[in-house]
Amino acid sequence: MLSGTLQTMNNMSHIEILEGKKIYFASDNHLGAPDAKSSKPREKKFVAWLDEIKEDAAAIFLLGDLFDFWFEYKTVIPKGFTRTLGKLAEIADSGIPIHYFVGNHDLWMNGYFEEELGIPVYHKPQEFKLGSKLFFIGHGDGLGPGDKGYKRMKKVFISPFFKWLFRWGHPDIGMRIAQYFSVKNKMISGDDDATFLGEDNEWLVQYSRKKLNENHRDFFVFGHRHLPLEIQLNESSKYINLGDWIQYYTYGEYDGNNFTLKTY
Ligand SMILES: [Mn+2]
Repeated sequence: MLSGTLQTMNNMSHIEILEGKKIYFASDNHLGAPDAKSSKPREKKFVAWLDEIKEDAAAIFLLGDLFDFWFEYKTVIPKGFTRTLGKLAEIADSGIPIHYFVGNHDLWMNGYFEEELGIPVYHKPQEFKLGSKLFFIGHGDGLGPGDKGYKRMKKVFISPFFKWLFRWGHPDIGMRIAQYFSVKNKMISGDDDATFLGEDNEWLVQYSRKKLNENHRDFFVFGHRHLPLEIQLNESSKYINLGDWIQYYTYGEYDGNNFTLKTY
């Protein structure tokens, strides 16, 4: 039976939360980093978490950088991540909606999650009505002021020419280049320093405040910072950063009224 119903009203998706059900959020697993072997225990922990939350999940939101690098060729996807993909397939098949937002490390998704797993993939932030509250949800890269170098790189990364060029290279070479730029060079990450800059200097806080001037939202939920953060923007709005599954193993739990950051 469907535990959460999804309907679209005024272009905004609405998920109902039945009594006792919850909506879960996680981001920034960076599976595959720094190498396949050392990321395996983190992957197992994540899969164990998915296994637990599926019992009362009305929906699951994954906010990006699940993979440290992901590139879909026309007929080929990267090796590995079998346990994660299998668990996501099982949960989605059971009728629990999963929503995926690409991060800056896995923005080259191209239909595999939709077709193989039945999971919608978003390349930009989206608004949802979850229960009775308004959510603004995204990975969080390239939003707000600053991060100019990354914003320039992102334009290149998402350009059809770059993707065409990459697709025509041998995947073994492509993956090796990607590994270099992701783990060693940090070019894909942009500014990824996980130190709190202070409320007024956090780009996503500034971005959320600006968005609040246009419209009310109850919660702004992002990943990308690799820092669990919960910041009150005004009397009725909160900015939440989900942290990561490298250092913090944090996730968001929303019961229809309260949003709580928890550690697994
Ligand atoms: Mn990340």
